[in-house]
Amino acid sequence: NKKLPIVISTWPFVEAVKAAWNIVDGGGSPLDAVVAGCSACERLRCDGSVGYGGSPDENGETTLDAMIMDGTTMDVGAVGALRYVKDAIRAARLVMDHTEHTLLVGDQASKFAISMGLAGPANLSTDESMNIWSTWRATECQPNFWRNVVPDQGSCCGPYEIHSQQVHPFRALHEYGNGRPVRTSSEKGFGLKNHDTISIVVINKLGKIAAGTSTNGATHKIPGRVGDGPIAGASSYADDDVGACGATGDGDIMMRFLPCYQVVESMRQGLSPKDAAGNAIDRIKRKYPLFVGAIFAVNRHGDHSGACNGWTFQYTVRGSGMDEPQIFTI
Ligand code: SD4
Repeated sequence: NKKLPIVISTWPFVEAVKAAWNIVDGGGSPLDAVVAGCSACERLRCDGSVGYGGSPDENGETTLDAMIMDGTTMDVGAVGALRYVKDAIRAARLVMDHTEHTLLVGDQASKFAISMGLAGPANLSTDESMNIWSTWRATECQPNFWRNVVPDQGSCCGPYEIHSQQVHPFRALHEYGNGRPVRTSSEKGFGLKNHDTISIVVINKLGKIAAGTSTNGATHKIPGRVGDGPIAGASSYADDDVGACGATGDGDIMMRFLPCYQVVESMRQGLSPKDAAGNAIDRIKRKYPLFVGAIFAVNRHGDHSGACNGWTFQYTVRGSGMDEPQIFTI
């Protein structure tokens, strides 16, 4: 196949695509290429949404989510709410390679990663992330991700009183006020500044596929929140028999639909990458018209397409026969 090997990543993450390409083009495994691509973004802190120093939670802490999937064996390794360790994708790879588990979370994931040789404990905050957090505390300071609770007057975010009969004031304002359109948690939680998770797919020239995702999640998330990043079928998915998919966007909503699993299963039934991606986004949109998210789909031959809702989406491709990575806009 003239299109293989191929590397595809969410967003214009050209450096990540180049790093993955260099591995797979040199005969390295798709899994190693996925790690190289995501690690490049973690080091570069791509758009502040990958790696340390971005998306501080309500307490100001940055935590990381990542997963890697082997489309040959269907093995998956993942970490959620990883603290004090910068190498999220490498931690996910260690879970896959050295345990019978699929997902480790929080402090224990960090202990595991450090015990397996990754650097830490490290401070994942930067001046930039602390500034985002302190500006939010000092000015806006509105809860992004709560509902059906009443904010404690004494503090600007959590703890809240659970009030099942009463509507959260922000929801009341936006959902029922003045005939304005219904706002979903997607719109409230995810502004454009929140985008730019890396999900990446690599297919080698033999048709072996790997996929992976790395992100620092959602800004001002409730501490403990894990997004779609470490969930197989949500943020990415791969199956050598069919193809693969990568996603980005409002993980709290997207993970309810497993869009990447759906894309791969749709292609298995014979849909084109374009129709498979479009269907998966449409299915979410029917329930959450205002959700913000995007996916790319690639079949095992290297044909690709994408679909999105609520923003303009770009993905980057480097395939055999191309001199440079090329950016596609949806
Ligand atoms: C999340 N899906 O944690 C990630 C965020 C993201 O583009 O993709 N932003 O919800």
